[in-house]
Amino acid sequence: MVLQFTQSALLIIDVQNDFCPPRPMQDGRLSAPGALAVPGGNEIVPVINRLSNLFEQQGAPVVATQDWHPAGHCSFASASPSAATGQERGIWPDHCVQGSAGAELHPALDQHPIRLIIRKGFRSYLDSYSAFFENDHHTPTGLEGYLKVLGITQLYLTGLATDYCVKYSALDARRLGFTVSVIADAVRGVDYPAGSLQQALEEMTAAGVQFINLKDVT
Ligand code: VGL
Ligand code: ZN
Repeated sequence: MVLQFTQSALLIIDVQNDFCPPRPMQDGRLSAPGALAVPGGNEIVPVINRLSNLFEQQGAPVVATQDWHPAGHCSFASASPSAATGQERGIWPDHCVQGSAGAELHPALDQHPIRLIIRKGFRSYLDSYSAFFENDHHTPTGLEGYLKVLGITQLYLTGLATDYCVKYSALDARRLGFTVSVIADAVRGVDYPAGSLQQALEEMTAAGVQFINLKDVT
């Protein structure tokens, strides 16, 4: 496969500390687990770094997103008494609180190629999984305009989590007319509730999303 970079952009979805399991730090100890750790979250970082440097060398834009919630956000179990059991869909442990260490991009993520960081989920009454629209499917983040003004038609998606923010971003991108490839070895899912990962793969496939691997790009 020959990749056409001139109209391509790389999206790095929510590669933040709170979505990653503990990892060894420089002193050999383990870092604190992320509040909403996605299994294998750390493993995708070197893959994404390879991709982002490649896109940057080719002059193609690299965009990252950051889940960026105010304290007391509507998606937090702590803010939703009815969801205290954690069974309700779309209710999560407190995570990615604005300005917290958990909200920071993963320390091993190479930020040098990243041209734009889109923050989402910052309205206390509205959650946002997609890089393009808040969960009302109406309020835009501005990313569509950024990409279209630059003449981008083809998107490559990486990051966390496959069955939430990656899926919502991929489906919105298809609806907006982009060609979309998810880089399978550069994403990981939460699979909560069980089965949501498989369902996400099916929904994305049905929407015309392609699945490729790092080796197909390099
Ligand atoms: C995400 C759940 C809550 C994600 C964000 O990045 O996939 N999932 N907030
Ligand atoms: Zn969130």
